[in-house]
Amino acid sequence: MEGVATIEYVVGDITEQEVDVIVNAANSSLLGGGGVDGAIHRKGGPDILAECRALRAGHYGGGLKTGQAVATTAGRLRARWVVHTVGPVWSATEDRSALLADCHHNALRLAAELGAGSIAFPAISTGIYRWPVEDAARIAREATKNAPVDLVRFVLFDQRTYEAFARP
Ligand code: AR6
Repeated sequence: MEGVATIEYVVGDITEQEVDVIVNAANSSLLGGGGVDGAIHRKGGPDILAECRALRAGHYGGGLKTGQAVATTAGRLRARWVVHTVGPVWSATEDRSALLADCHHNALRLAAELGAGSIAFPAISTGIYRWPVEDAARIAREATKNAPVDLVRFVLFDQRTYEAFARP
């Protein structure tokens, strides 16, 4: 992927972002959950879940695989699309880093295909999926270099996560 994206790091709530694409740290069911996923569905309203259900009834009958990405409406959010991706659950015995990088690459590729100029990412896998924040930050930063959009904004929920991502 080639590009000269501006990369921003902010502390905040991803559901408040005014960007073309908001990335959801979803699970393979695509039918909602806690964390970012819960917040996106709560604030974005029922249209997002309706599209997710339609995806499950069609091409994604078996769910969305870890590392893959799919787009729906953003409902009532101030964005055009939500791109749902499934981060890997942290494992101390198996290196799943490539799957976490895939989440970022596939979300970016889909955003570019949609014609999006700006995209906001949460710290995928670092909550309920327990990935160590410093390591997730390193992978996410590396995977969004040369992104094919104008703006990549990492929206971090707390100061500690922000510092891990924004550290030079
Ligand atoms: N805005 C920005 N960041 C947030 C927000 C928010 N509104 N809410 C939480 N975070 P998580 P995961 C941070 O658990 O680890 C769901 O149940 C949070 O502090 O949302 O990929 C899904 O359905 C953490 O730093 O995602 C899956 O089952 C980061 O976002 C599972 O959780 C990611 O935390 C996915 O787990």
